[in-house]
Amino acid sequence: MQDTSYDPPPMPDDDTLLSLRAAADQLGVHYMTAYRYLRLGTLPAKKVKGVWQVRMGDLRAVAGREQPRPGPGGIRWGPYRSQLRDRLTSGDEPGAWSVIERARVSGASPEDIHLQLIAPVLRVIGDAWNVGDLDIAAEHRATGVAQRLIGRLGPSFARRGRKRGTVVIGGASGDHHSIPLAILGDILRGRGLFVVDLGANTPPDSFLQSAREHDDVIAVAIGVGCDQSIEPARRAAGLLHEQIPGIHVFVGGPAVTSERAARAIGADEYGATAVDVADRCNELAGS
Ligand code: B12
Repeated sequence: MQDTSYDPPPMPDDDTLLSLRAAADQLGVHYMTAYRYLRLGTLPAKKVKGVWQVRMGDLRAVAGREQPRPGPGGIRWGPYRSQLRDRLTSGDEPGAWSVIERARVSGASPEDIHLQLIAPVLRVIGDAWNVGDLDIAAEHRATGVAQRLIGRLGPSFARRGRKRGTVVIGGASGDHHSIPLAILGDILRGRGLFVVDLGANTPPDSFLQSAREHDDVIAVAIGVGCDQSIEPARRAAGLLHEQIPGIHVFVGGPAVTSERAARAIGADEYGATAVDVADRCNELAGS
């Protein structure tokens, strides 16, 4: 009778050395991700004759810690947020970037970094400034660093392939809050939409001109960062509706906190979060 018993190959012991590529395969991640783990010290490795080598035991320890990418709730955001707040307010850009890299290593997507880390930290910083716990210089320093971090994350939202349609976004005339728009733009791009970001302080005419320049415009989104921008936003929404019948206008941003407020400004729809705007634009593109 044929012997069907099977001896599994011996498990490599903890001291077996693997190349970085083999370690990446074992972890189920891209080579560059494994290299990032290495640079951040998450994955111990040493160079032998110019080639990175990883001990099997160290790989097992990392694999035990690395879960499949968790949702936003799967990550303990608190420590990352407080570290980022401290680094932003002290103007420490490399330190702030390393907080982002560590969050990425623990499974956060670029979208999570925007929505679960950078945006909440900016809100906390704004509140601290508002109640006098943070001086204006620290708030501006934090803003400058945050802008550069967002810029560095931008390319990770690029998607190949045909876009579902164009969304024109911009801040109301006189409004300086470009960061919420940059975050909104990235989320929309990451979800397959083409974005024309007019940035902060956009004259009503420029919204109109941009909406006319593209024949696949799904919507125009007008950002309102502070109460002073409500009237200019109303003018922009009014002009768009008057000149382009059927145009869909979203209004949102830090100073618009309800559907009612957005509609009072002349919006067809409120964009409470960037994800809401992206989901609705994709629905509108399909309809
Ligand atoms: C950074 C910042 C600034 C920077 C802006 C730099 C820049 N390049 O963007 C500077 C220092 C210039 C600034 C200036 C001022 N600011 Co300011 N600022 C902030 C701060 C701290 C962060 C803003 C931010 O980026 N938030 C992060 C975004 C991503 O968070 P979010 O709003 O939750 O975004 C989500 C949604 O709103 C939505 N969304 C975002 N944008 C849009 C746009 C559209 C169209 C849609 C549909 C949806 C949408 O998607 C996002 C993600 O889900 C906020 C605090 C805060 N609570 O946000 C104050 C804040 C917005 N500022 C405020 C104020 C008062 C001012 C000033 C008037 C202060 C002054 N006296 O000079 C000036 C205004 C100058 C002007 N004319 O615009 C107030 C506004 C309050 C109000 N209701 O009026 C805030 C809320 C601070 C506070 N707690 O009081 N500010």
